[in-house]
Amino acid sequence: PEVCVIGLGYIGLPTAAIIARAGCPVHGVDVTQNVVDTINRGEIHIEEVDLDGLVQAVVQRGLLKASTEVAPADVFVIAVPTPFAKDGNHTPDTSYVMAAAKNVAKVLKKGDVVILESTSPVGTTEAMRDAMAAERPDLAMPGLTDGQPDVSLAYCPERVLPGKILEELTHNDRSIGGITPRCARKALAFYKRFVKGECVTTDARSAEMTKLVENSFRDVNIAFANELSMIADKQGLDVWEVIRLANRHPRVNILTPGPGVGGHCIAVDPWFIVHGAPEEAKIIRQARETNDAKMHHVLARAKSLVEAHPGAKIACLGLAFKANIDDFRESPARYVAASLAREFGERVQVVEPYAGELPKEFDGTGAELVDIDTALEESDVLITLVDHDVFKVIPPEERQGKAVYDTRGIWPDVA
Ligand code: SAJ
Repeated sequence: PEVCVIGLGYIGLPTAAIIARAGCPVHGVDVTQNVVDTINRGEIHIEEVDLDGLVQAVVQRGLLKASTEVAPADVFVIAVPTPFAKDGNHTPDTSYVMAAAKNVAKVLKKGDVVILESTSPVGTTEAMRDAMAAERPDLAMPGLTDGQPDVSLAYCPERVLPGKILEELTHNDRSIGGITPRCARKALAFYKRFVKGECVTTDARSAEMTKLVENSFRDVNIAFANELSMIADKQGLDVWEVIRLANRHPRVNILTPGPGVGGHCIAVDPWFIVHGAPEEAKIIRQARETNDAKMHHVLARAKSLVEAHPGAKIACLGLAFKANIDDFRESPARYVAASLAREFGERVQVVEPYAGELPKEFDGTGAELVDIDTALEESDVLITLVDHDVFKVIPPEERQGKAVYDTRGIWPDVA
């Protein structure tokens, strides 16, 4: 089939490339002209392991072309952002999904399959169907007709880990939620072309909730670890030691405390559940608040450590939102380091091997980006904010005599 992928970001572009690799001609759509031009040159605008080579190959073979306009196809895959509305209440903004659905509806023909992949509140796929029905009264939509619908519509969330996207796109199991069972089967047949993991069919609402639940599960578990770390700080305990010991229990598996939860999924998706059921989603809401509070707790502790060492140079290790990636969006490490830079200016050194320069908010603070050796030579206070492998291997003798706040527990000799 010919495939049209709408939204060429962190999910859409790798997905488009993998579908093209499976031999289907793909028309990619993005609102940003620069993104479209970059892809048409066989280049990429995001960082992801092995994606550059794959995109170059499928563009060269003529299997992937990009433009700013939705074009007719047999299968449409929508992977546009679902951010928060700007109301300050964590309300999901599905306007990009709805706009994409309307654009798809304009070119839709009998037999087409439309798939939503964007993380979305429960009910979004049905709302999309209604918007498409309004745009195209000539087509019988699934769930709105007694006879056979003219098109199929399904919700199939991605669940890939940044840094392992291509591998996980192919090998992870997928939930495929049809508006009707027939819709699910149509979408299943499509995913079978390029997914090696198991594809499990369900209804659209269950698939929507499943995606939100996966990330909320992780958020709640990280919140548990972060809460423990704050309790341990209060009681003068070594949280890493406590977790190591507790995890020897065969049915206990506590995650790792850190400076808060970053990224664009785990810190966002739980709010979609809270928004849909504010009275019931108590633990889920609390987990979000706890993980946000952890960031401020870390900043306060870091500040008092710095204040206890007047005049000393401070090295903040890491800016990324998690280990071994160059993604700095929604990163608690970046927030903590920038806050320290604003407060302590040129006393602050930042080490981030994945960054070529400091982000804008560091401008004018006097803080500088240095390599790890310079930081180890010049700084007397070390604050680890990201558990990059390059930091983990720094031996105790190179840190001797320095004050250390290890927010990620990367150095077992430091309490
Ligand atoms: N973190 C901790 N302690 C831990 C684990 C993570 O503090 O023990 C922090 C990380 O440092 C990071 C944040 O949590 O700041 C999130 O990192 P992550 O590795 O848990 O997840 P993401 O955001 O990279 O990707 C998640 C994944 N979801 C789950 O594992 C349930 C991924 O499979 C999803 O596809 C992705 O969200 C998404 O796009 O929704």
